[in-house]
Amino acid sequence: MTNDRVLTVVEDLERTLVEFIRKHGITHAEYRAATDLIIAEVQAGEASLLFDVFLEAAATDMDNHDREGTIEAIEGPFYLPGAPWLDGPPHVLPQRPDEPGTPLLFHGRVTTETGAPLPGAELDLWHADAAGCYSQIHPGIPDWNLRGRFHSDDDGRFAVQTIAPPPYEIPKDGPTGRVLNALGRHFFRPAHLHLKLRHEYFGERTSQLYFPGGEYLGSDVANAVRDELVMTVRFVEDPEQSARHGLDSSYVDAHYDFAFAPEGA
Ligand code: MBD
Ligand code: FE
Repeated sequence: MTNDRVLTVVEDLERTLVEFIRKHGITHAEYRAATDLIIAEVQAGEASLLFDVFLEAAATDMDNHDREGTIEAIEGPFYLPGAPWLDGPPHVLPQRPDEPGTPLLFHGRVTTETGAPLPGAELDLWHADAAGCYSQIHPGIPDWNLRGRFHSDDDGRFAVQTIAPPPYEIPKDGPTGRVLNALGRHFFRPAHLHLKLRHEYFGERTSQLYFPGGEYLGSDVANAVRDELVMTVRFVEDPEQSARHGLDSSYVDAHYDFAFAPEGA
């Protein structure tokens, strides 16, 4: 049975690529190099990485342009469903006893597009460790490290303690890295937190948040930074405030509020 949407977009993709081959005089060898690259991406577990770096932000922008409230962001290749529910509050993301990195207190509020609090919103948070590695993706990290789920409270507020991730560097020696190298581009994404939020009111939304003034904010290899996705951040060097959160060192305080409208509204 034909699918009208598939018919429209796949036939246009086909026309676009045939025209592209003619325009650039793509040779048979170049064509085969391209299919080999896709196969290498799949074999290296990097297929999503390649597409996410080059194209995901454009698709996300399409969804955002006719939506009310907080914009969405790219998911990237490393989301895993089924992260553990955290105890608390206070919520602490699963981490090793000696987890390297500056402590991060990430907090905010989930509301409707008109500012009504949304209690019981599910927040599903994942991010890289201080070495720029994700659990269950990169080796040698305990399962679910720096991945976890928790709910907003009666007032729609949430808070979770974790560590501040560094910029993420795409593997230089993988197929995606080889493409970036051939283009003369760098391999970095700015430091970021990934989130999925779920609530009956708005369904499921994907977010990704950045640190103001962070390195690569203006030159993200995935071109996915949007001003609206930058958190409000301050560095807290007050031992009294640290102690209030059970911390014995300075920490990063990051704030972000989500306001979502129902799907299709
Ligand atoms: C990431 O962590 C990421 O978010 C994207 C889009 C690409 C590679 C690694
Ligand atoms: Fe990421």
